[in-house]
Amino acid sequence: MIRVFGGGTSRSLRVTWLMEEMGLPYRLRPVDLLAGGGDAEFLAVNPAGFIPVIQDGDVTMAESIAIMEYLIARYGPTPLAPDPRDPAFPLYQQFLHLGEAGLAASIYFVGGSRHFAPESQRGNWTAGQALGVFNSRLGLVTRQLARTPYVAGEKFTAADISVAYALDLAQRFGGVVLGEVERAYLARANGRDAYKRALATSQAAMGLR
Ligand SMILES: N[C@@H](CCC(=O)N[C@@H](CS)C(=O)NCC(=O)O)C(=O)O
Repeated sequence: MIRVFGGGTSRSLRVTWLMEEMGLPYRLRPVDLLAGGGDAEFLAVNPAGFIPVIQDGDVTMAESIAIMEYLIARYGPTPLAPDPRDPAFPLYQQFLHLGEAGLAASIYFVGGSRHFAPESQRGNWTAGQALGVFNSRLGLVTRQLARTPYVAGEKFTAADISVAYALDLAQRFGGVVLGEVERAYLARANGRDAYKRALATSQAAMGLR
């Protein structure tokens, strides 16, 4: 059984959401990043101390998008990932990565400075730059959603798991007010049963439900 280190609304939700969509069994091993102190077992698996991480037999991997690509390649095919010859593939690939590299990675630090920085540092230049990067990349999402219901086209894919997670993070943590198109998209993505199951499992693992 695949073991996922994570929990709550961390990026492990991308991984478990994908696994729920694909019907892959998993066991969530909660990691509380705010608890402080040492979680020796987790740090032995990922000395860099970030989540998610999976263990699948002999395989140990970090990075949510890389893990998703691994699971799709290893346990697919799945309609969540278009074939490379499918016209939807380039947009799929672009948004799969933009969801983390352009959106979540930027807004994560905006949220960090809003919630955790000393008062005098909250509006610092770097947080402003990160918000600018997030907003410019969000423009690509908004333009695409004016054309199609999902970021790679007519069908829901793993790229939507990547992007929807980032938009949710931006609302919850980054103080971003999304437009109507993005909010409707998020409601569509987060309305899926697989997302609801993943979220319930993830919250329960942290004792949040
Ligand atoms: N690019 C990584 C980012 C992982 C990341 O920053 N995860 C957060 C929780 S959502 C974390 O573990 N933060 C604590 C840290 O970086 O030390 C991914 O997509 O997995």
